[in-house]
Amino acid sequence: MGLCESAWVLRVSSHRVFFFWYAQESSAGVWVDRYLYHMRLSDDVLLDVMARFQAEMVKGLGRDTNPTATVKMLPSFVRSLPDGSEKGDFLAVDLGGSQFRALEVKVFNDGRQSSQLESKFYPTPKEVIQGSGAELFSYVADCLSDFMESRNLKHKKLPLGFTFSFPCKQTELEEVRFLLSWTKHFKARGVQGTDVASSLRKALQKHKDIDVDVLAMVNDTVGTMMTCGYDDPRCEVGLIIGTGTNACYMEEMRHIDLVEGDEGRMCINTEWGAFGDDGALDDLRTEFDRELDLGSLNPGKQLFEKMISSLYLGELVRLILLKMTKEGLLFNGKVSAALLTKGKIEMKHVSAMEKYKEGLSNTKEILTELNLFPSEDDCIAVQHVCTIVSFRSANLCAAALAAILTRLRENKKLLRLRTTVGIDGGLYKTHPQYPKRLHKVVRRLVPNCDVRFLLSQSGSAKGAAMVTAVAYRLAAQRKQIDAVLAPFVLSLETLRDVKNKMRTELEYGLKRETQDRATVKMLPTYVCGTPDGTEKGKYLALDLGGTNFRVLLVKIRSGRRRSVRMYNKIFAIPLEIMQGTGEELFDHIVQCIADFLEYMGIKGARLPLGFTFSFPCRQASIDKGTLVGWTKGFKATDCEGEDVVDMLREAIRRRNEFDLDIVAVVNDTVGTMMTCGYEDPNCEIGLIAGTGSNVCYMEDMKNIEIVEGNEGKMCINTEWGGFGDNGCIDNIRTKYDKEVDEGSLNAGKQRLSESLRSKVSDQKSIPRILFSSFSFSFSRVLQETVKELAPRCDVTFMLSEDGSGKGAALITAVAKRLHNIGQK
Ligand code: 0WK
Ligand code: BGC
Repeated sequence: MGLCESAWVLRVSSHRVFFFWYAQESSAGVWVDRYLYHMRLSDDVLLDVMARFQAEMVKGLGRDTNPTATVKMLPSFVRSLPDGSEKGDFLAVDLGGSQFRALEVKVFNDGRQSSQLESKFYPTPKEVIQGSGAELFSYVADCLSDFMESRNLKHKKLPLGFTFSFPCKQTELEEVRFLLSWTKHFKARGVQGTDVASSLRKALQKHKDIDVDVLAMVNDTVGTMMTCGYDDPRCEVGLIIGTGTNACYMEEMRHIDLVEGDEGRMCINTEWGAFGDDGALDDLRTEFDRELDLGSLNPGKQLFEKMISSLYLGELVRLILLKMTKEGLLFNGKVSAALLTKGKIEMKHVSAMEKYKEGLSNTKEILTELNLFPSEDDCIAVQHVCTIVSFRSANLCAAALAAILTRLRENKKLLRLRTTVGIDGGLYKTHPQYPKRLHKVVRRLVPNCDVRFLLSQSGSAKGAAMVTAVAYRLAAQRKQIDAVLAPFVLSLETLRDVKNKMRTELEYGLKRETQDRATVKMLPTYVCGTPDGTEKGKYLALDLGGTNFRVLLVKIRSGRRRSVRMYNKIFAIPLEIMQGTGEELFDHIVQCIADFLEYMGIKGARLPLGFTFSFPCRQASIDKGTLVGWTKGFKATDCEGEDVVDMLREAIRRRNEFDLDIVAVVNDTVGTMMTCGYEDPNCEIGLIAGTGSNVCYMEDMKNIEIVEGNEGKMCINTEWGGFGDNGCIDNIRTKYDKEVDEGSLNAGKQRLSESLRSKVSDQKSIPRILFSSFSFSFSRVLQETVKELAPRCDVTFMLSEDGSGKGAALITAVAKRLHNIGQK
């Protein structure tokens, strides 16, 4: 079915039409059809190829599956189509297709999407593209220098967009690009796995008379999509059918596991040429495909490309004709030396033989040049071979493209997709029938997609210039961003200085004579022991001070069945309660406890309770805590200077509905240390980096001067949030920190905690781009910096899965255990 050419319709008068019908029905046509049966792909087979390719795309997008995927789905970091704001003069280099050229691209922001291109072609001699990598890049640099000379541009500092049409892994638009593998007719040594962008930069630096900034590197598919996108904003697919073949398209960020962020879209370079390199298409590959691959520069690689692109179709035809001739089916079985020569039949020959009018005479001429002395039937048969080979190419291309179009439609949750595909490439541009065949098959495979095929008029270089313009804009923006953020970048030396100042403040807080004016309060917690596994029983725990207020029931088992099970309910603390009266706040807390006890059906039980109260409290004992000062947006009145345990007991009494045995009040850092200590007895520090920030640790009693006794250890709640309130770190405080502090509820207080938080919360003053990377890299930076500043400390960071509520219950259990021992 696939091969029908609808010759009937067009021109009834000339014998050509008759010839085609005849070829189809002629004996030559029939035996060739049979001979190449496996190359004629039905729509069912194409739909199956489409489904296989869709599965490969998903594999390539997945973080875990990408390493083994053949279709690499490479993020291009191009996140948007040109928006018309691009402007300026750019240089562009276009390497990887059949022609290597250097260009000057002028983009005018005149609202008419106008641009001007000047270019010069340069040969790509075999010894250069298959020589050493260094020679290749210095050749590119020489050509660019020659071009700039010819255009009198040597005096200008110009940004360069580099179209490099090979599979490259990259990290950001203007950052490194690792060449994954050469394809097509390129095979320069020492380049694979290296950063191509820096190789080009190095080669250009040798030219002291030119000043070029390699700002963006794109694949030719991406360049083509951007070029066409400049004229048609619907263009979201870039397709190359040339020496090689490939496609890119705009994918949803949420589907791209390899890049941080879920918002918006990014252009994915599919590198579909490698489809089937894992054997996925072996049922469709013929002996001729296998033979061609064995004779290629990269056997076993780019198998899909080798069934489609112009570098290979001519050779496929040669291998088929050679076998037919050896079997006596053509040219009376006389094989010529030319027919035995690899690469003797090229794409231009195939296209010429398939021309409507002069196809037959071209065929005769070409076969004669190959010393084959063809009969008319031979010519017809050879033409038919060409048609079958190029038709299969268009069919396979259509199947993969249809898979991409279907994905776009599904990503947008549309019943019908209307889109534009930007195309370039010699095969598509020069083969007489190719575009029509491709369009027709695509429309048959995806009838619910209205596809406009837009041929790129100026090649991918204009697109590369667009991407460069975006990179230029981003680079300029990045410079501004970096300038704004420079004060936030603290050198190791500055961090060491902060560390030493913190050390001084810690000791300040521990000493009796300086404790009362210390900014780092170093508050004793009366937690002296960690769980020893004998704890057991049911405990209530409250967790107030983080993002949410939680009430928990904690069941602790000891011995062989040692375990901790928790049931909890999260309650909101409305702003008017956080900033109302103390009585209202504690009544609200007791209301939540009542709801929880009701919900758990344990209203009558007088359970021991641990109260995680994550604000600075001066404690006189485990169950006494006087609030030093509110932080983190809390401002309830009549609380500062009050014992919060008493206030809770008062509120319970006021409610007169149930009674609880409040055994301990703990800071969330202490609860966290205890929670992790239950799993790892080495845990002796608790760190909170959340709404607020604070740390506690086990200090030797002999160093805690305000508490009697020198034996053993006690946990100290440092309340390091106050560090710097005396101005000792003003040298690193930025105007943004000051702005946040002035706008906070407790200006001048909690400078460290606020500045840590401000870096997270007040995004308005910090550009968005930083935020996204900030979140990903917080714990990593913390751990790496600790390693640098305390190299002799081997620190394990253990994330507390259960929060500090569990810790509060454990502390209550330990306190109860110690209390019971004391009673005996
Ligand atoms: C023209 C584009 C270039 C791309 C080429 C592909 O400007 O970037 O590589 O098309 O077609 P080919 O020259 O391989 O036929
Ligand atoms: C390369 C692609 C390129 C395509 C078209 C393939 O061989 O792997 O990166 O886009 O050729 O030039």
